Amino acid sequence: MGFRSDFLWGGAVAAHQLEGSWNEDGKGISIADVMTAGANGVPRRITDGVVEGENYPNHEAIDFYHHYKEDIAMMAEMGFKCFRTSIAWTRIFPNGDDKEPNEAGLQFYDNLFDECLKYGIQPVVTLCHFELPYHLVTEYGGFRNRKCIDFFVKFAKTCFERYKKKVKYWMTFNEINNQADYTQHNLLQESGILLKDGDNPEKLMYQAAHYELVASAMAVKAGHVINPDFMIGCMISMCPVYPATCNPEDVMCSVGAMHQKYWFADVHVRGYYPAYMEKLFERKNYKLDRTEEDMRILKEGAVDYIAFSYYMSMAVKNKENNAAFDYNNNSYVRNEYVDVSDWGWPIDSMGLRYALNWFYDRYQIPMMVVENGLGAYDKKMPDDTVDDYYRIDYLKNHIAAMRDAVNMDGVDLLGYTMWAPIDIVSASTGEMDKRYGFIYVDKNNAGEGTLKRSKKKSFYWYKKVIETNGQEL
Ligand code: BGP
Repeated sequence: MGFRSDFLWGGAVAAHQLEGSWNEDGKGISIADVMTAGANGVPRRITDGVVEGENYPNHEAIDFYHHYKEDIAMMAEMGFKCFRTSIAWTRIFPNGDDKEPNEAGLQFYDNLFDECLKYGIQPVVTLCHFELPYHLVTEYGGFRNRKCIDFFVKFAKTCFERYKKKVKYWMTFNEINNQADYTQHNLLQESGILLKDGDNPEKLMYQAAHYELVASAMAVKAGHVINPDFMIGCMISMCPVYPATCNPEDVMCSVGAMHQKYWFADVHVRGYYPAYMEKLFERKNYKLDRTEEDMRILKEGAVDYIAFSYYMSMAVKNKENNAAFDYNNNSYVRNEYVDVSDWGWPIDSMGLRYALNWFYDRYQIPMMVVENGLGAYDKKMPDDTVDDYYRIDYLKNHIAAMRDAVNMDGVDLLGYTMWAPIDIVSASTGEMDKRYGFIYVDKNNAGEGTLKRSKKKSFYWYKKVIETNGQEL
């Protein structure tokens, strides 16, 4: 009973949130480089290119680019079996449409992966984690343009070829389904789209997501030719949507909300569009550019496993006069049965077991929980430690729920990479003070600090969890 003996315990980060060195060694500007620092409840702004005098937290981040040896050594000390990070697209193809890759960028990831492998830590790699080259946004309109499929596939193949002996587990687009709400922030992060007057953001999102799904399928297929042992997955942001009550209307409404958020996974895993999406396109009269060739590619490039992030669950209520239970006509409500974090994110450990069951009932393929964690305000003590019992509590409960899903429900789980083993820049707000790490980094929201690393109480706790393969929590 328990987790498999080769269970992949580790932690997850994304290049733009920790590397810094935004313009070093030939790196180009990515979309993360034009996003300013926001704050708790204050969204980040997107600037027109890099503007002098603005505060861009990703430009330096925690300078992992120069500290990676020290940081990987600390992860090794915790006993990590794997380390999930992304390859910054703009280190490899600075503009996205370059003819040749940038050797200095490729070399950086060789060095990083070698450093991991030295300690027996497997790199687990995301190809595109909110890091599109900014040039693709300004010149091509991001994934509103079919041409981006080829740019992505070229980038993916370059990485597969270069690291085929060092990396086995890959994922294509991080949280591809975040854009289901088609807000400007998420459309830029996922698809490199800046909205213009006259755009229909919803239709645009469906078109861009289609191109990304095709690009992902092409990458999966190409990757299997390069190394048949590769495991290439999708990456889904999973926030299960519960009905707010057992009123059948709310229950049906939650089915609709789940369709809206998770059709992406249906296409990734099954290789075709679910009937409810075809009906939706029909109803809305959305004639998307989806060719027969695309449909064949989707089938041939179904993913090998499902990677997903889990932070929270949600609850939904049907709105009056929504007899058709149509999307975007429902109301998300506070679930009184669960607490929320300082950033208002519901804390629901049982929801992780629910999510694992939901995926496994639907698809029966292996899964990996590649993000899960608590963003919190930490207080450093005079002796340089942090007593982050709240983080231990959060992770303990979630790992216990995951263990139940394995032991009692029999889901096929490959690994768990909590987010994020070291404090990094928050993706949604650009803050440093929204901390997730076992390792504290001395830097604040204003960008001040020594960047010194120190161990929190949770560092020793997680070491024990890994040592006992999740038996001792
Ligand atoms: C996910 C992203 C990550 C990450 C995490 C926590 O959506 O994949 O990049 O940052 O959420 O979110 P935040 O940093 O906004 O707290």
